[in-house]
Amino acid sequence: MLKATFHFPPDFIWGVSTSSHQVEGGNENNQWWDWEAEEGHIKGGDRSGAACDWWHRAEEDFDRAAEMGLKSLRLSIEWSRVEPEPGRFDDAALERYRSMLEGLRQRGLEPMVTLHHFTNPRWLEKQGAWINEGTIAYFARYVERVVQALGHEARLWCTINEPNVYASLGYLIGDFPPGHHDLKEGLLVLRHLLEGHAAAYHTIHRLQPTAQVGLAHNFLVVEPANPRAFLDRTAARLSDWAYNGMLLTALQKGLLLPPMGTAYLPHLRRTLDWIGLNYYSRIHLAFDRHAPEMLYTRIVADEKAEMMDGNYGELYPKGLYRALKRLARLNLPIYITENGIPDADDDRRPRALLLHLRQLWWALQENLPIRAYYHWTLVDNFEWIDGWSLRFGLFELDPATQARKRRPSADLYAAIAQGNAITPDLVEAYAPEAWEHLYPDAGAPPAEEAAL
Ligand code: IFM
Repeated sequence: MLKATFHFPPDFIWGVSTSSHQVEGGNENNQWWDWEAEEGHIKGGDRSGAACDWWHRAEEDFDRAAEMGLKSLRLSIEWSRVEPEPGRFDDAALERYRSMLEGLRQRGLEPMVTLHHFTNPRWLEKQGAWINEGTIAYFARYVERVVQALGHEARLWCTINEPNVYASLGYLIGDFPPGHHDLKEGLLVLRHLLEGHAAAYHTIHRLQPTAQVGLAHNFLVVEPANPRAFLDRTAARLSDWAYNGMLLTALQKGLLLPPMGTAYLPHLRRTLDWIGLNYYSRIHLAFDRHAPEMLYTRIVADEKAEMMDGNYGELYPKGLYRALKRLARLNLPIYITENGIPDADDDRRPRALLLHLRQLWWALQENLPIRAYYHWTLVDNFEWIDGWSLRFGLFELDPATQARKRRPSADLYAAIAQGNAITPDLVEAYAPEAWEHLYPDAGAPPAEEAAL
């Protein structure tokens, strides 16, 4: 069997990704802090607490990323720190972010700055946050202030992280704050987030014409539980549209289509310099006439699927290739802004990393315009409703002592980034069990499923 080396393009960017509330610690002034304090919301009653203490020691982890040979780090700005009260901006908080970004650049790490990653200032949440149209203007005002303060340290901006996750978990499923179960609300929130993105895009470009602005889309591969059943197929298609297609169409064409609405919003068009892909998993859906609030679907477990820790979902590397093919239809540079796996003992991450990167490599062979891959994440961090129970880090964290321990997959990722390639030696050393999946079909790209 030919055991080839898989090379990546010379200017390919290897990075890691994270978000403010998950790493900074002490973010007492946002809605998640309150949500965590209420019983029953977070697994094991966990709290973000001091998180990874980035507010005081982010630079120590920047050293780790730089030492691995990475070229970029994605982090987010915490709105509740920058604007703790409506219209009052905190210069000291902005200065801390400025020094973080400077610290990244000094270490050869280009910052990618996310402006909204799930958290809202408490004052905004109290008045309904993204359910209100007025939040779009508040967001643009905050973005303006951030870009004025930090624009000379960053040019790569991600306006909003995973609008579909924020809207569906907060307003449909109810796991995220404010814990509602209302499809109509969810769709309205989604629309406002998209408009917030557009407002941010125009604001950033007004202040910084050379900026590169995008949005991170969480792409879920959605398939029918029974591909032969018409109703399952239809239900899966509809959910795929509502979760993936509808949002991407709105951003590409400025068209709001049902169920989000019916409108042409020209200011939404051409508001992406790149599109971000957060990819983790796939689901299988069956038609369920008793679940109108879930677009008449229910999730059906696939017996054959390999599940990730804590029932996080199916480990499905090929979905990365499929997601990339889908996003390539937008004709924009693609940044893989997140991809990773919860795996506390690191016994699956090396294989998962290799298999996902192999799919990415296939996509690159087809000349898909993929510029970067950001692994989620550098150091174990606060995983929202799963608290500290899910560990996504290349480094293990003990939140009580703040001690970090390098996992083998950090070495593997560093070697790939430094060599800009996956070599047979690396496969042999870190995940020999991945051989058969990495090399079985060296001549043919993975078939693209008809459903997509
Ligand atoms: O931790 C999250 C992140 O905040 C958003 N995307 C998915 C990650 C893993 O669940």
